[in-house]
Amino acid sequence: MASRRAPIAGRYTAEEVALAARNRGMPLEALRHELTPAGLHYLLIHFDIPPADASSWRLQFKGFFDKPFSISLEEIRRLAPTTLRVTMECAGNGRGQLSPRYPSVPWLEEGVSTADWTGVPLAALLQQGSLSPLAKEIVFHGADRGFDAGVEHHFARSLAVAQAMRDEVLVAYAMNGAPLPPQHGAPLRLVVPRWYGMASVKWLQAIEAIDGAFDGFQQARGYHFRRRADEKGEPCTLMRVNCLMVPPGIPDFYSRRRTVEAGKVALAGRAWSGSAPIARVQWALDGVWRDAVLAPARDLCWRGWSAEWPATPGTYELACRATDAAGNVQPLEAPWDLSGFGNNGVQRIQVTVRA
Ligand SMILES: Nc1nc2c(c(=O)[nH]1)N[C@H]1C(S)=C(S)[C@@H](COP(=O)(O)O)O[C@H]1N2
Ligand SMILES: [Mo]
Repeated sequence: MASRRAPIAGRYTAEEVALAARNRGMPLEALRHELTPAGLHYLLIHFDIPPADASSWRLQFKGFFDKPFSISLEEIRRLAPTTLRVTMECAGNGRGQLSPRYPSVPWLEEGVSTADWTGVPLAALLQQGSLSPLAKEIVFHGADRGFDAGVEHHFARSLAVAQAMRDEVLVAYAMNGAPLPPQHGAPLRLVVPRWYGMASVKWLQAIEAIDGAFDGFQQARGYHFRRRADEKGEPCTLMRVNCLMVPPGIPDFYSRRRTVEAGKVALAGRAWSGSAPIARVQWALDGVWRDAVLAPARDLCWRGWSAEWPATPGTYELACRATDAAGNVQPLEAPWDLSGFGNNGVQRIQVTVRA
């Protein structure tokens, strides 16, 4: 079995820069929108965007179904639609802040966005094929193909049947009211709310019911929390509690350091958790924490927060931290993970206040 890439400390490599340019993040100022404009939604594309002809695309249902079938995009569009506003975050978000770090997309904190996804509940399609009682997992096969760690494969992920049957899991054909753009999975993708983004398979071409555990690369090898290279680890599933702040004031082009004017500075941001609703957001000035004001609670979508900072001239560090209703709270420092998964350490922003 091909081995993992060796960890890196220090400057980013040419490969990481190339991956970062292909897989761009959401500019943090877009946190001002609850619904991320489609062109600002972050992107994670492992291989190439596959060629896809919407008029001839068929989604196959195969394996442990009593009535295997295939369905065209047009037929799916004739079924009763559902639209959900969903916050999606890459499991690797924050990886680029760790040291040493795993050679992959070096997200700092921008691998998260929110979209309105329109499609049909997966459960309705599974019922149409009469899912066999022997089925244990549902595998979602993407059309994109390539190599990782020497293993050639289509991007594919699975869910346990009970997870796949949840009402909120969609087979989506539209994003923010328009047909899916190529980079977000046109013509069809899965959307699995509350889970890290890898579960939401793009360019969805086949749905396979199996009677065991899926052993595909992205399921069995990728997307596991590991402390050591020789352990199997725990699968990445629900998004950990996290929050971000709209960077205040104006940036320096190169360093991104912020400058704000003295006086009342409005701070704002958004918080999310896959496990439970957001219960609290705090913000800190040089490590002194206080409560932020929460906007109304949301379900599958991030929750807004705001605070007012009476800023006096000087240099400061701002931070923000969320807690969910299950009692999960963001750690002050990034949690260690060999692949840089699940980094929900608090965001810190350096600010200069001028008179
Ligand atoms: N077929 C396919 N689906 C995929 C991926 C991929 O590379 N291929 N990347 C996954 C990962 S890791 C993430 S974080 C989300 C990103 O979705 P977005 O690019 O629409 O934001 O798509 C997921 N679905
Ligand atoms: Mo991801």
